[in-house]
Amino acid sequence: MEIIVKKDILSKNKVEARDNRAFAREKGWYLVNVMGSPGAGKTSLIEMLIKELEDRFKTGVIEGDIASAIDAERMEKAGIPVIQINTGGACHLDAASVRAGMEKLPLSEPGIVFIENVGNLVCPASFDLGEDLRLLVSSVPEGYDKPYKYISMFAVADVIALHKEDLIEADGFETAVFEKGLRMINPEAPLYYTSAKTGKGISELTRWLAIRIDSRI
Ligand SMILES: Nc1nc2c(ncn2[C@@H]2O[C@H](COP(=O)(O)OP(=O)(O)OP(=O)(O)O)[C@@H](O)[C@H]2O)c(=O)[nH]1
Ligand SMILES: [Mg+2]
Repeated sequence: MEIIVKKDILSKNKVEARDNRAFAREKGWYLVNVMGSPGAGKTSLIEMLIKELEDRFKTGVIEGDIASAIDAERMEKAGIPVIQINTGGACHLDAASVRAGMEKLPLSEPGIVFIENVGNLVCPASFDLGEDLRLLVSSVPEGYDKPYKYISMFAVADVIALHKEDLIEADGFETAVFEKGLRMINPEAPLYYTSAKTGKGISELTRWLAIRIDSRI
C-alpha cells in the first residue's frame, strides 16, 4: 500500500501555489492570505479593509471554512464578489482549493483578493496558497502569550494585526510581553493595533497595504 507522507503533500502544494501565482498575475490580482484563530476577527477586519480600499481597488474574497457559507453570505450582502470554499474537515486551505475558488470568483477586473483561511493558528502556516502577502490576525482575547506558543504562524506572517484592540484594558492584555514574543521570532513584520469596533488602526493598516499593492513587493 502506498502511503502519502506529509512532505509529498507539501511539495505538490508548492507546485500548485506557484501556478496560482501565475494565474493571479494574469488576472491582475494581489492575493492576501488572512490567517488567525477561529473568531479572531478575520471577516470583520477584511470587511473594514475593503471599505477603505474600495475607492482605489476592486476587491474580492475567497472564504475558507470547514463548513457553512456564513462568511460568504456576509460579504455577498455587502455587494462584495465572493466565493466560499468548504474544506469538509481540513483545518486549512491549500493551493488546489484556492485555485478552484479563483476560477469561480466573480471578479473580472484586476484588484485585491482576500483569502480568509480556516480559523486555525497552526496548519495554515505550512500551506503556501500562492499569496502575495500573509496577514495574521491575532486578537486580544486569545492572550498575549500566543507568539510564544504558535511560533510558525507568527514567523510566516508578513504583517500582524493585533485585533480587538478595544479590549486591551479590560482583558489586562500585556502588550509588551506580546511584542517581545513576536519580535523574538519575527523581527521585521509590521504590527498594527486594530479594532473593528472603534476603527482604530484600520486606516494605518490600509495605507501600508496600499503601498505594498502599488509596488507589488
Ligand atoms: N471587541 C471586538 N470584537 C470584535 C472585533 N472584531 C470582531 N469582533 C467580534 O468577534 C467575533 C468574531 O468575528 P469574526 O469577524 O466573525 O471572526 P472570524 O475570525 O472571521 O471568525 P471565523 O471565520 O469563525 O474563524 C464577532 O462577534 C465580532 O463582532 C473587534 O475589533 N473588537
Ligand atoms: Mg470569518
